[in-house]
Amino acid sequence: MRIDLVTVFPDYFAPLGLSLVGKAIAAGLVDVAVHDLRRWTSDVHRSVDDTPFGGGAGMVMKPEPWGAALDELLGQEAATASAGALCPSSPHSDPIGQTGLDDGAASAADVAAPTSRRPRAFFIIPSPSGVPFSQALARDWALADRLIFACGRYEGIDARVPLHAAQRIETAEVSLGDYVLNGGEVAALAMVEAVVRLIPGVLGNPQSLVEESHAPSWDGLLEYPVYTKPASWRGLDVPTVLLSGHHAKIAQWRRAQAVALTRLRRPSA
Ligand code: 6GU
Repeated sequence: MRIDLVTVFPDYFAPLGLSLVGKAIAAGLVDVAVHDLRRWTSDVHRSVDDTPFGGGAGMVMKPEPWGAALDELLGQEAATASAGALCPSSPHSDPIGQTGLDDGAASAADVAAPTSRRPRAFFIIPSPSGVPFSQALARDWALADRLIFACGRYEGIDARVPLHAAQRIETAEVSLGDYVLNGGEVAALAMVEAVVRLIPGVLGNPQSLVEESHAPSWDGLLEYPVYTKPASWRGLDVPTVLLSGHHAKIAQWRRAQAVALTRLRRPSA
């Protein structure tokens, strides 16, 4: 999978070089490139925002740099063409990972994409007024060949950007939850992590995905509480059933805990 992140704060994405996502990049399971939106400005001030039509507080991100960014990232061909086919990264792109500068060389995504099906690509705009992000969306995106995140700042991106993008690529405005962040970067980081861990080969033990919260096979239940050694710690004991070695009873206890926890923390679910 190829992931492009367009932002005015490329440094926000340095953590993608760490941990599981960093390892997935190093292993060639995912190819991540971070791009500074200002590359696609043409004025001397490299401005990306302007005052809102209709008045009001704050600034709005201008459409032109986003349009130019998408043009370049998708290549010049439009809608039906190979949105998932990769154009070489620009020399200014700032890839994440242990591989150093992105020289535009063939990536794992180039060779991994089967030619028998149409590549799937998504243009994702993190926004507090987007549709709620969910494990179901993460699972869908994990099957894609390409994700392009447009991280806005200020009061948001000119509304014509998603309209125009939608003519060329599946486009979604997606929210992390009902609270406001200063920009889309932190939300994009969260979404990338949620997606990348679902790519086959990324998790050491794929069984980890089966009984976790929001797993499809777990009936929408939150995950049961987990414990490790020592069996007694600061006066708190691990539930004895977990020490019993009785697998059926343990499974039954865990299920009951998951149900109780879900009822407590998600009363409306
Ligand atoms: Cl996706 N973006 C911003 N700017 N704020 C948010 C959000 C996204 N999700 C919740 N708050």
